[in-house]
Formats: sequence, structure tokens, C-alpha cells
Amino acid sequence: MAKYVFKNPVFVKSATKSVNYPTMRTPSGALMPEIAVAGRSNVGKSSLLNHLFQRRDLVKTSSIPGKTQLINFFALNEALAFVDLPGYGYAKVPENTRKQWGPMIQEYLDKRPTLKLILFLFDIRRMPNDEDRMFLEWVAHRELGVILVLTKVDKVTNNEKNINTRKILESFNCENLHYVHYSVTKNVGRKELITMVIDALNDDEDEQNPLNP
Ligand SMILES: Nc1nc2c(ncn2[C@@H]2O[C@H](COP(=O)(O)OP(=O)(O)OP(=O)(O)O)[C@@H](O)[C@H]2O)c(=O)[nH]1
Ligand SMILES: [Mg+2]
Repeated sequence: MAKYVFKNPVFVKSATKSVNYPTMRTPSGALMPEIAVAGRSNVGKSSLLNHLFQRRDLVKTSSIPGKTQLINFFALNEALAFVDLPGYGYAKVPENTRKQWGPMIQEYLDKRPTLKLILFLFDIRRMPNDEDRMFLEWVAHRELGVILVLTKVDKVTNNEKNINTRKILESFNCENLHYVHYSVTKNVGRKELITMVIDALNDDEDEQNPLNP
């Protein structure tokens, strides 16, 4: 069982096309398993990566939606790769840019064999629309591991948090989806998410190695 330590994050590169994606290897030469952070624009993807990495500004964030426009690759402790994806669904991004994003994200999800897990971020204050459901269905269809991260829980009361969680899971029609509540500002969810990520990667490794009990 591989040990993953959430330390020493570094930015590796930005890319738009699969030919330019980096090949990221551990010191022993193995390809690093990769985790992508996906979701609607402004949901908090880049902020979550900074919070996970415990770094203030390694990943660029903004209160204006549409900040992340490229696929940004990071490496953690020379063991794990993380990817910050542009968000979907933001109408005010210029149309030309927006048209490139769908295929760019799709190409990434299709052509990245090292991709093991998606952290699908969703704002606890919203209800899923068709676009959100399509995205999740599409990821599920690829048979990738998915963790639903309900973000910005500092913006709701405990009661709203419980009610919204149930409604969101119902609306995604995915009651069995693994999920976690997250707040960057109130420091909620980091340890739990790290544990879930490590468990998911280790499960994936076990499946790939039939000699494991
Ligand atoms: N209250 C609160 N605000 C948050 C939280 N996480 C992120 N934000 C804010 O939400 C805004 C968007 O954050 P980003 O991390 O840039 O969002 P993103 O999903 O990367 O956005 P795009 O790159 O545009 O797709 C910023 O103003 C953040 O400060 C949180 O947990 N709580
Ligand atoms: Mg971003």
C-alpha cells in the first residue's frame, strides 16, 4: 500500500492540449497517480488546492469567475499529481474562450491514463442543474473514482447544510456517492478529504494488483 504525504507541493506546468501534458514520475520511475479538481466556475477549486497544500498562493484564485483558464498540473511530495481544471458554466467568460473549455476538459478526462480520481466540487448553496448532472454522469460513465466536495459550508447554517446535502444528493441521483463538507475559510474538511483521497487511491491500487489480498 503506497504512502502519500501531503507535503512539498510544486507547480509543474500549464497546458491546453494532451500532447503538452507533463509526464510526472516518482523518484523510483513510476507514473504518479493523478487527482483532478473539477466543477462549476467560482465553486472554489483553486482555493481548495491551496488549502489542501497549505499554501496561500501556489494556485491562482479570484472572486471573479473564470479565473483558471488552463489545465494546471502540480506535484505533491514527488508522489501524487494534482490538476486544477477551468470551471464550466460561467456565461460571462468570452464565448470564444468558453467554447474551447468544454473540449479542453473533455480531452483531459479522455486522454489522461494516470487520472485516478476526480474531486467534483459543488457549492452547498446551489441546486444541481442539467449541466452539473451531465458532467457528473459523464465522469461516472468513464468509471473514474469521484468524491463530491460540498464547498463553502461556512456560508450556511448547520440545518441548511444538512437539508441541502440531502437535496443535492437526491438531485444528482447519487445517494451512494462519497461526499465531504468543505470550507477553506473555516478550515473544515481537509483531514477528512485527505483520508478519502488516500483510501480511494489505495483501493484503486488493490484493484489493479490481483496479487493483493
Ligand atoms: N466563504 C468561502 N469562500 C470561498 C471558499 N472557497 C473559495 N471561496 C471564494 O470563492 C471565490 C472563487 O474561488 P476560486 O478558488 O478562484 O474558484 P474556482 O472554482 O477555482 O474558479 P474558476 O477558476 O473561475 O473556475 C474566491 O473569492 C474565494 O475566496 C470557502 O470555503 N468559503
Ligand atoms: Mg480556479
